[in-house]
Amino acid sequence: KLGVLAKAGFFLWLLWLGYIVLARSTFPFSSSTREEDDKHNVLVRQLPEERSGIDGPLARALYIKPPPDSSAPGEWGRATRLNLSPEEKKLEEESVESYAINIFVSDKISLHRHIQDNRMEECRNKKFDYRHLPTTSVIIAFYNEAWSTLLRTIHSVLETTPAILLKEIILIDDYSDRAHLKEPLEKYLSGFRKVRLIRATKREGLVRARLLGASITTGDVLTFLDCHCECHEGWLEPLLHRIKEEPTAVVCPVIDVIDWDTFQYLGNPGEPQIGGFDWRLVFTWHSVPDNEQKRRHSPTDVIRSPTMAGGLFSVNKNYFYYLGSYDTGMEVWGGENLEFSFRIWQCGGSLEIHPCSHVGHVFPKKAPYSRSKALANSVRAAEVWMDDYKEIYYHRNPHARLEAFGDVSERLKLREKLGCKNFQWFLDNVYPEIHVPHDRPGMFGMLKNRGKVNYCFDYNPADENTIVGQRVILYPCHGMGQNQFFEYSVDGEICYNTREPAGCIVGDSVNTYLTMQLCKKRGQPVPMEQKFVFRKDGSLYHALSQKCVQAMDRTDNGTPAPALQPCSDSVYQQWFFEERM
Ligand code: LR7
Ligand code: MN
Repeated sequence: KLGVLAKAGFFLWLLWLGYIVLARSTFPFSSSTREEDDKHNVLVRQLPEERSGIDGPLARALYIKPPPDSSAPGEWGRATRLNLSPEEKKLEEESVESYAINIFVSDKISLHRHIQDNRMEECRNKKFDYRHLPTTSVIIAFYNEAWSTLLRTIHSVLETTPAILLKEIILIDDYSDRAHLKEPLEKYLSGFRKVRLIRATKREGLVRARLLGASITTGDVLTFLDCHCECHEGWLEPLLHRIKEEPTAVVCPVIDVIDWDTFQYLGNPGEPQIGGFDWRLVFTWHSVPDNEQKRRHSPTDVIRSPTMAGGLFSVNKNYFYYLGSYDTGMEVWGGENLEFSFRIWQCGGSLEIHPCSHVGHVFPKKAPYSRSKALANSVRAAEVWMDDYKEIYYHRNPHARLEAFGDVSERLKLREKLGCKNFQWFLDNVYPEIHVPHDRPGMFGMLKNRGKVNYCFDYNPADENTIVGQRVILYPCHGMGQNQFFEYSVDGEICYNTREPAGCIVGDSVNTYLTMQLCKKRGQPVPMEQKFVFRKDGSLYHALSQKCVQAMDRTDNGTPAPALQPCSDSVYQQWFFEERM
């Protein structure tokens, strides 16, 4: 009898325990205040060591996700493909039209969906001492974001971040004009702990909007996110751990792709990519170079990155302000990520990607709002940080020289005050893989023909990520640099080095037309098929085929193109570079 009683008692006790655990974790509108949270955190920080660790109570988030529903759309990060009626199809298209993201699909997916754990095993097994990690404030600026992508971001932060580490989420509305972001958003958020919403009183752009948010934070570390992210389990701890270890490190998570159409979460436990840039000052992705691989001791070590994408990173708050936060002369979108990257490195910090921290980001179908300010922002970055190397940028973007970029004297003073290193140092030590053009006078710009006047060498890569394989053509000269910019290198290559990695024109002895390959690496010899002699008479002699480049109107596909032909004194074989716009 006693046994039965004991069993019943135990059962009741279990029920009660279950209730407590659930009640404390799943009800969002729990009544504890900010002060209580802080008190709790102070107490918890004094717990003995054995109670810390990833599975311990200290890892618990403020809000717990509802249990997974494997039949729900998008659960576990799956792609959602809906069978739509013509009317629904129309709504879907309209959502893509206004957001450049398939919000019709996003709206069907739970704001609390789970995503598959796609971290390396070594990362999953890592334990953290929660008592000694710094706290963070998460800063999310948004402009006209859709309801479900914004709210999914907020919920995912609340549900994946250990409460003890999260001081607050600061949302900054950058003067949006969509109705759902007014009262409905305020009402929805009012029930949540640790979420604050502030509003800009004019369109500030992401730089000043983020700074507005940062100005009211209380955490040790600032963590910036875009407003259409999903945080992966365990995303924050590695970032904070690294910053605690090295306060001058600015640390980015691995950015996983969330498909704008299906909302599939494309995670990849493999080696992440690092950030670079090309000479248009466009951000690029690269695989981790050998030197960096050698420097690292373990797959969970941080990876140094020359630049960051811009949206997702953690930084020690004091260090952020010491470094000059952001350039407040930058408007709307663009440029701030390279400016900050150059500044971090040149002024003594380091920029790193933590392979154990993963955050998903929705890459939209196209830019959802005008990004025309990006040019002036890039010019500001170039003027302040690139010294004479800014000429390499201007040569490839002649119109950038005419852009009104405002006053950068305060930023130059900052550079002086912090005693920052020059751009040459940055290229040599942080980004030695980048192709650095020489741009000798008369040897770069538009490559023009004397016979077929006002036609220029032109190369339009099929896809932004790879430049190889297409044919070089002749196209009416536009004077905008970019796809019509070529450089004749000291090694005898015709370089397409506006992009990174740089391209070099190739000819062979079989095909008449010219195509593109990657250039040789630094210090290696030029492959024969990439070698051209730019002779005094203006001819471009290709040594491998022993032919000359000729402007051809009648080609196999009807598009004028340069082609390898037996050398002659035809004006169609005479070429010259022209720099001016
Ligand atoms: O005027 C604006 N005001 C804003 O508050 C314009 C934008 N924003 C907000 C916006 O709502 C979003 O939350 O700022 C954030 C970034 O804008 P996005 O999402 O339109 O930019 P993006 O994801 O296309 O661009 C990347 O490059 C930008 C350059 O200025 C910023 O650095 C973004 O933060 C950055 N995003 C990422 O790094 C995520 C990964 C993308 C990549 C590569
Ligand atoms: Mn974004």
